[in-house]
Amino acid sequence: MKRFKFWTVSVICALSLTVGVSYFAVAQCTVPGAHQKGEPLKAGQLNDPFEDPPQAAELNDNRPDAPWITRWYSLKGPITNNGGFAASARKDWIDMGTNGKITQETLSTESGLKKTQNTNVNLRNNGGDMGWCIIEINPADGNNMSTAYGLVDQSDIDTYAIIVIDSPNKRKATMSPAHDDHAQIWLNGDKVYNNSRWTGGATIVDFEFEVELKKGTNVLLYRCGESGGSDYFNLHLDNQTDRVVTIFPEDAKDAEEFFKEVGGTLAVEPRNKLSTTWANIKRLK
Ligand SMILES: [Ca+2]
Ligand SMILES: [Ca+2]
Repeated sequence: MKRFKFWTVSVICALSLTVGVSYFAVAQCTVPGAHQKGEPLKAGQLNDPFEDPPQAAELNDNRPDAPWITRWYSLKGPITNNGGFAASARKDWIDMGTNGKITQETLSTESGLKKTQNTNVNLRNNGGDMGWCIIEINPADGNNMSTAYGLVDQSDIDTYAIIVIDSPNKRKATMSPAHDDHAQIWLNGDKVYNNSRWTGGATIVDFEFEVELKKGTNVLLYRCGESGGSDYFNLHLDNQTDRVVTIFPEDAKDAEEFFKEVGGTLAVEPRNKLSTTWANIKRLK
């Protein structure tokens, strides 16, 4: 009787263990919501604003011929002496340099963007008093964060760059960044991408991410933090979106020309409850 009990218990234990291990193995492979390699990161998937995407799912896809965006509205120079990208990433240099008048989040909205027309970013020890300009980057250049400003392979810098995407309709779009080192991207006030790991080459994409574009004006802010070695930031949209949207700056050579270019798409704050646009105001003059 005792022996019978012992074997029964042993068999039950062994079975339970096998079932348990199998269940655990299956559960490990099918964690709900886990990111699969090749899938774009889902819109709103960023649970923690500093959570990196899973390293195992990196695409490591070199795309020299993708429709990379080359013209950006940017500060007149990089943020300097950033203390390295890891120390810098959680600092909002825009907030610090404007005494809270603009933050990284509001800079990626129409109202924040408009404030840059008369708001400099003043950081005495990190670049000085900086206004805004147009930069042109070479997507193939592994130091385009430096060369955009006529500099040579800088270290310990942060670049802030903006585009306005004018979309003919509300639509899903897929964005593909390449960066060295830490990239943080905001769209219309929300952080949509965070990755502290460099992608390994100026046109190498590790992750795509989905966003929802509004009809009309969408403001995108791309920040990249650099410690040493290569320093590049690049972004391209999926081909279909790239064909139907207009991306600003187009031909603008300075901040003033940039705001003239986007003037028709940026909404003016409602006045007397009448929603109007800069284009309308121009017509009234
Ligand atoms: Ca560098
Ligand atoms: Ca680097």
